[in-house]
Amino acid sequence: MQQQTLFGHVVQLFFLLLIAGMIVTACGAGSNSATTALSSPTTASNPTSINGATPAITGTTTPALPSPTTSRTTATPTQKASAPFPTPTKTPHPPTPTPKPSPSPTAPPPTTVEVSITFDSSGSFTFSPAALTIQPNTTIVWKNRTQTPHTVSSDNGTSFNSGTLAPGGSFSFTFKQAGNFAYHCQFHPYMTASITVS
Ligand SMILES: [Cu+2]
Repeated sequence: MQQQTLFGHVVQLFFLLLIAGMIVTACGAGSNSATTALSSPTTASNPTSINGATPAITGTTTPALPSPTTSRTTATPTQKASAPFPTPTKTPHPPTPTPKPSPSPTAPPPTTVEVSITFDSSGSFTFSPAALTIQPNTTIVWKNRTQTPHTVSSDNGTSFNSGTLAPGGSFSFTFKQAGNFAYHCQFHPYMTASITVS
């Protein structure tokens, strides 16, 4: 009796263990399936959220990066634009040539001096001024401001000679070499004057 009872206990224990094992297995399977199910949706939601977030981030980040690049590109042109500014070298350039031409035209006038053939205080013909000192390359223009013909003739007879200078007429000569040049009027020997070039 006791052996049968013991055997029965063993059998009952075996079944209990078997049932417990099935329960554990079922629970394990259920937990496994549940975990898989949970992980599946999680994975599914993750991709969705990642995809959603990724485009947003990618879109935001991509434009943000190009923007700085564009700004840098814009900054580069700005530097290029500033580079032309130094070209103000052009500004100093024009002024420099401008003054140079100015003196050139201005210089000629001073190199021309007028000597009038006129009357002195006593009413006699005269060269005025009678004595004149000039620099080389100065041009003297004699103007006959009387109603009588005159001449402007160098005393040496070779430097210059106007010939007959009619009333209102003029004669010019440029003195290029230094020296003292005395001259007179062939019609009125008392009309004497001199040009000193130095
Ligand atoms: Cu004369």
